[in-house]
Amino acid sequence: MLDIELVPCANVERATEIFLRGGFVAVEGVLAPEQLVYAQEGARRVVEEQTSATSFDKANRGYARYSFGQQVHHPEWAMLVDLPTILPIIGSIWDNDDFTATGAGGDYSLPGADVQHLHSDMRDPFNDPLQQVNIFDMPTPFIVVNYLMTEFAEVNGAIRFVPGTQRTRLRPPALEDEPEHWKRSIACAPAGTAIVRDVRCWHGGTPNRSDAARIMTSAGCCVGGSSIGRARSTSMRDPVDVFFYLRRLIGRLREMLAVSDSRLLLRQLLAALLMGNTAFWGGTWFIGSLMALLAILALGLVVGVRAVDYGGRVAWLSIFSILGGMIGALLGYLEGAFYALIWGILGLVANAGLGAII
Ligand SMILES: O=C(O)CCC(=O)C(=O)O
Ligand SMILES: [Fe+2]
Repeated sequence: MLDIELVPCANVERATEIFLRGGFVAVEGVLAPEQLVYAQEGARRVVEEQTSATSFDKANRGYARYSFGQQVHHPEWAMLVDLPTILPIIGSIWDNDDFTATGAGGDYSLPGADVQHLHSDMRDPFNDPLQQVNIFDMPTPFIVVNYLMTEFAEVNGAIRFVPGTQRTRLRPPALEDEPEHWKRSIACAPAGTAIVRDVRCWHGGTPNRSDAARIMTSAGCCVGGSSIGRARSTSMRDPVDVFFYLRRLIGRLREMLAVSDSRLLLRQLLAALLMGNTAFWGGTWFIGSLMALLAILALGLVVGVRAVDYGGRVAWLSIFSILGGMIGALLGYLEGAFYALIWGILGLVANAGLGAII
């Protein structure tokens, strides 16, 4: 079994380092629990559909081993294309935010699937006429993030990897020539783990000796091309599926509020309080003067946004500023002054807290 380090998704630097060295990295905390359940339900539904249509012996990756094919039209896969918990890691690996989603799919094996030969998921596409370089000479052009929908264990055919093989021109050996320890170089990890991998890194399935399906979905992207906006629009394929848009909207709101690290949550809360405070004072004291209200709101926004550079800032800041502004405006001058005092004290604490942290 491989000694896998599960890197928290907020630790972008560590994830990048492990990826660049080994060709893949296992990341935890990428999907919120509800997102995992949602993705699992979608994956099981499609596995059910595909396996009823195609028997084990006709499976497209060998006996009882299937590749999902393109599934980005399902919201459970579309959700994986632009996760704010994973994009910073991909951006950091390439040291570049210009990359393009290529779609979403994945692989699964069912009980009875045998070991799969080692392979890269990419061949050299260049055929260099000067025969000087090939795809393995350069940094990865293509990254796939696999999302484990079930726990990956030795018994259910977790994938094996040969770390560090992503940049070799050598091609992997046939199964019978493979050293025995490579067959046991298995990546075991809990459901919900995201495995970010350079698709050139040698890997292969192992036998599924359990009595259940072993499923992973995926989202891929290649370097350059355009912004991720294009991938987002392809993921919204069906314009009449209102529930699709509704689910996506709710998903986006949840992502905006999601924070994976308590220090960042504190920073966001403090910045949000600061912003709410300025909005409240604006609402209370300057309700007669729209310009002053806008100015004080802008000040809160600038200070607040400077204080937070991560995740759910827009949602937190908006919620607190709207609340602060509304309470201030509703209560008016005299009563408002009392509440403004309390809000102001909170704001002072927030300011002090921000000063200490940032
Ligand atoms: O799902 C697996 O076990 C690995 C499948 C795989 O890497 C492939 O078919 O390309
Ligand atoms: Fe593969």
